Amino acid sequence: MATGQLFSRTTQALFYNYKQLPIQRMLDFDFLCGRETPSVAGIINPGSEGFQKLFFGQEEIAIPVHGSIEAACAAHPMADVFINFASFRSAAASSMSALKQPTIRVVAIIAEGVPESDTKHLIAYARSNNKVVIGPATVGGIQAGAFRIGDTAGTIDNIIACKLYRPGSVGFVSKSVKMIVVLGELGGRDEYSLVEAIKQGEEPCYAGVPMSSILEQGFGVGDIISLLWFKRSLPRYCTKFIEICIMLCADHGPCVSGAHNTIVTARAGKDLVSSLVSGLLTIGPRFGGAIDDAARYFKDAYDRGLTPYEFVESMKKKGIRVPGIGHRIKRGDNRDKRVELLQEFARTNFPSVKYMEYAVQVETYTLTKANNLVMNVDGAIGSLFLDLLAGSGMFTKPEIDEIVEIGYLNGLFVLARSIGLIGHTFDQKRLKQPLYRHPWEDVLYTK
Ligand code: Q5B
Repeated sequence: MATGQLFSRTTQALFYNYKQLPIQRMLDFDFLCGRETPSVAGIINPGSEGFQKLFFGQEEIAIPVHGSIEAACAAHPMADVFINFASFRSAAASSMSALKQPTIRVVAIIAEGVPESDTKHLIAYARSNNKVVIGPATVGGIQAGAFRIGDTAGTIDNIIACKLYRPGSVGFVSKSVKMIVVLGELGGRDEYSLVEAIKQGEEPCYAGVPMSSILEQGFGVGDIISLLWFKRSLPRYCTKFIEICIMLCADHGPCVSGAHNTIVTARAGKDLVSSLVSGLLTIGPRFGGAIDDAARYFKDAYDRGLTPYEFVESMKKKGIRVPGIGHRIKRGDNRDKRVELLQEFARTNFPSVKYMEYAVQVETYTLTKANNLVMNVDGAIGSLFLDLLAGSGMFTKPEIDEIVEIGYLNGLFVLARSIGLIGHTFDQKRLKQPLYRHPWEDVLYTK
């Protein structure tokens, strides 16, 4: 027998409590495997002795019946497996008696409902005596082509179909890294739920949500971003806000930095991806990529209780422009409509807009300095996303700090503006625009 292998083709068992069917099934399995000796050496039926007639293939055999465990073990010293079909009331006591027999190496206990304390006692005794307990509440165990306990593996047809009558290349005891094995009642509903589970495993998921549920539940891009970026489903007003950010930032005309680069690249005859990335590469602290810094600075200033005056002036002392404030063409008397729309949505739908209101107070102060120092779209998204994170109840404080520190929010602008930049690329190709050359008059020559 190989190391760690419990049974072989010569293993013999003592069967406790006379149960004709499981014993006959063991003998049928033996015959199918081509064993020379029956795997049941003797039957223990307390209080009665004699022989029990059973079939070993075509041949009728008589298996000895003993009145006690001790007598059976003495009569069959080579039988080292004890298969216990006693009820839960007597299973523990009879199993302990069997474990105490020097000839018994393995005890399989079929009964359900054996008290946990008795089970622990049996296991502890077996361990300290270098013996093995299978069960309680087990269907048994099987060694392909060698030995079967009771009803394990079901009907003979099933055993033939699964080729359990001969040794195979995979053995399973209780755990495996190669497969998940489920041991369950035959004929129940578990098999059907397993089929369903396997089908869902087969289906691609976003953060554990299968594609079919994403479609069935009518998820939108905001939901997908929630799942893939934040690893959770967010409430509808949050996902709607994300979608509004994407829609409003998708494009801002051909003159902005990103679109300009994309257009120049497309007109140089470059492909879609090159044109797109050349535009995306302009996204940064001045253009579109100030959202994360706006969130960082507004959060820090608000959480520290700085007044807008203290905040703006401290930034000025450090020589840092307030992220989220200022625009090339928007003014105090010509506000950015996108900012107004985002604020309107949040005021109606968010439980709290404290960070955004703080940013508005900052803007009120910066507008006293210069008319172009309005809250821009980066500032609106940065401050409102802080409100989303803090007010939705979906994020812990450390999670919010991590999101702000890592910097997730510029991703919204990158994602959104990709839509517009791709459009600009197609426009140039469709209009068959020639190579771009910048007008001389824009260039300033100095000595
Ligand atoms: N000053 C955006 O500047 C811009 C100040 C400031 C304190 C400020 C500038 C800025 C912070 C970064 C930011 C996102 C570069 C903008 C976007 C998407 C877009 C784009 C589009 C789209 C504009 C004049 C005077 C100077 C400066 C002072 C300026 N900003 N002081 N805090 N934030 N903002 N970026 O007009 O005393 O004369 O030296 O860096 O939030 O990118 O549509 O185009 O959708 O595509 O070039 O909307 O504000 O002004 O540089 O001539 O400065 O104002 O220190 O003072 P400008 P400058 P002084 S949204």
